Amino acid sequence: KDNLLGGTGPATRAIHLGYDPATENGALTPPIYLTSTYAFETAEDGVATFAGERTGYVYGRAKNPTQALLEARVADLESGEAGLALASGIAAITATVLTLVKAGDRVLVDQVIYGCSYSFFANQITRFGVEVIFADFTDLDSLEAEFAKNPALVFFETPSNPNVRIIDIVKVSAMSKAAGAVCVVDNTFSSPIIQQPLAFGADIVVHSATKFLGGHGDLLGGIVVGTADMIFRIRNAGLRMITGATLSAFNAFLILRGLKTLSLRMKAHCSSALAIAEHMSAHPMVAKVLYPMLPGFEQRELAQSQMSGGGAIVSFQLVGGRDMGMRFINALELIKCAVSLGDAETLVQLPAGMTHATYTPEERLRFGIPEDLVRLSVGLEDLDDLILDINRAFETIA
Ligand code: HCS
Repeated sequence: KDNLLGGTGPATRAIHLGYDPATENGALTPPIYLTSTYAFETAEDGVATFAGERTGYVYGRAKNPTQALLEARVADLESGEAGLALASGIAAITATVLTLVKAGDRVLVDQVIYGCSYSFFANQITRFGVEVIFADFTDLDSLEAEFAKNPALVFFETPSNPNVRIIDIVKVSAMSKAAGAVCVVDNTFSSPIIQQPLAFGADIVVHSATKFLGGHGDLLGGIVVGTADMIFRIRNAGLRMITGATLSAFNAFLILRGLKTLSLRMKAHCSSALAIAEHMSAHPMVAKVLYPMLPGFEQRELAQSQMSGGGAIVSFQLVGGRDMGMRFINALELIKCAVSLGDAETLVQLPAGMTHATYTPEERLRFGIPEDLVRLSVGLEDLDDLILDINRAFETIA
């Protein structure tokens, strides 16, 4: 029981759903269950629980009440039936894929994804007899031919890391369904406040909760959302038997705290990021700016059809290329050079040398990840201060 009265919005649900203080001695904030195991009342109860004849908590690798509340809240925000919390975004992806594919299967993956996700598909899962096909998911005509090869699973991010390409979730989900493939979407860049892939037909959503869901750069976590049946399978195989990559109860608590301000934070991220994208576009030292809601962005219409905001990521190339990009990063003072995104702090990095260094230079060239692209994750500082830092950096390197 919780105190939701029905008809409530996402900000309210992220704060109240699934929790009644009366069940926890009136504690307004849900407690952290720091326990590795759970006592059965009787030996018979223990045996029945292990046999699946009785539900209940057994052992902390697979389930914990603090995680369970987080799972319920993120599943609800994503309009999914059930959720599963894991130790990182990569844990969420690997547990999902390793549960759903087997040797001999094909997996169809968009060619531009986060570097370690790419490396998992390109270099790791291929060692176990799974064939991985990388394709340009923005080119739906050529994608048809790849779907004809009967993939068991389809994976993409939208917007894609680092160059915010937009993938048509409705169309790719429909193509996956027609091919009998499970469609998995990494929704990390948008969060469920901006985009809900399940509502557009995807089967599973994965998140790095390290980013916007946690929101404060102080934890690592991952979440998977899908049908109750899928999540049951991923919990029991991918989490419990294969990866063991459990989210700590403390990190579940921190992500629950982050969720309380997710809606507010996303609005601020989107509004500052759009302003910075517009500011950068008008600067003579900038060659190209990529931001989904920027007037002139090639896929803006598609972005508007599935996202309610552009997110926090602004990627750009400077006149003068990679050298100028590196000098610009070094000239920033308030904005810190770090990978990760979705934090309160604005972060900047060079994907070709950092988050996407797992791609070879040839792969980056073939897949359209420019060597001189700079990726900015716009944080929650005052916009004027960010613009000042950016302008100061341009003056320094001019
Ligand atoms: N997925 C994060 C971690 C980088 S190593 C990012 O910044 O894209």
